[in-house]
Amino acid sequence: MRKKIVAGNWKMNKNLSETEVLLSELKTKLGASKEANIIVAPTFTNLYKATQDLKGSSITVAAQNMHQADNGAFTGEISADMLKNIGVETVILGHSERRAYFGETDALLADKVNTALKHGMKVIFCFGEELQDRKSNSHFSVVENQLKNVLFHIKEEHWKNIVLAYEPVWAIGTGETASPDQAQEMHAFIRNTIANAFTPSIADEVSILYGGSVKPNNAEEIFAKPDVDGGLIGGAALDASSFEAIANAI
Ligand code: G2H
Repeated sequence: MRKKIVAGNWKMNKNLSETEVLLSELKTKLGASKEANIIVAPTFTNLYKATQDLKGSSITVAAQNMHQADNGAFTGEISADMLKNIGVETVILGHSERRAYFGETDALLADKVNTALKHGMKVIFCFGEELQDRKSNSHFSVVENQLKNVLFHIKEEHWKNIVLAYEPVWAIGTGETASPDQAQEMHAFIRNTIANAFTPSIADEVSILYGGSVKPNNAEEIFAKPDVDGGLIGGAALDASSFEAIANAI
């Protein structure tokens, strides 16, 4: 049985005191959640605090990014070892905002994935097509190439540490959402692509999250689709009641 996951990507939001408040609310509301694995990804400066504040709950903490090198002269960067050392075992890689604003390419992301896996971390790998890809009906090949370029070289045994997050770029923070049928169609394609490149059982086991303007009022019908195993939530993860409602929709 693959895992159901609801993850909150807080992006560059919430200072320390705001983080403390949200964590405390989430711990009360979702700290004993059994239906889904609940993950929160605050900004780097608040990760350690999050790992401390969430002790005793089932909510785990993820980083939003990580550098590909083990250590060295990379001013401003954060390594896998630094994250693991403060109790952060999961990292989000490949978010479209990293690709668009910070020039992250598939080749770079393949390096980052390798480093995370080498350090025993779990990776939430984000990918998805842009609006023009969908308009030109090339969304399936774009997604297949992103998977191929970043993940097809990994060892079969490493798939247990991979979560996929399909996030169509045209639906991110825009209020536009893929319809439940559009999400299901792409998630089934992704699972089939993994089955062909690796094995049907790896494809069957990997959790595939949907991301892009998931809100309390649309989560239930998206999560009801058979190949949607949860969500990566941005804006609606910044409010405890909204995130709780989404988590409870699983
Ligand atoms: C997509 C998502 C979280 P939002 O970026 O990764 O954000 O739910 O605000 O579209």
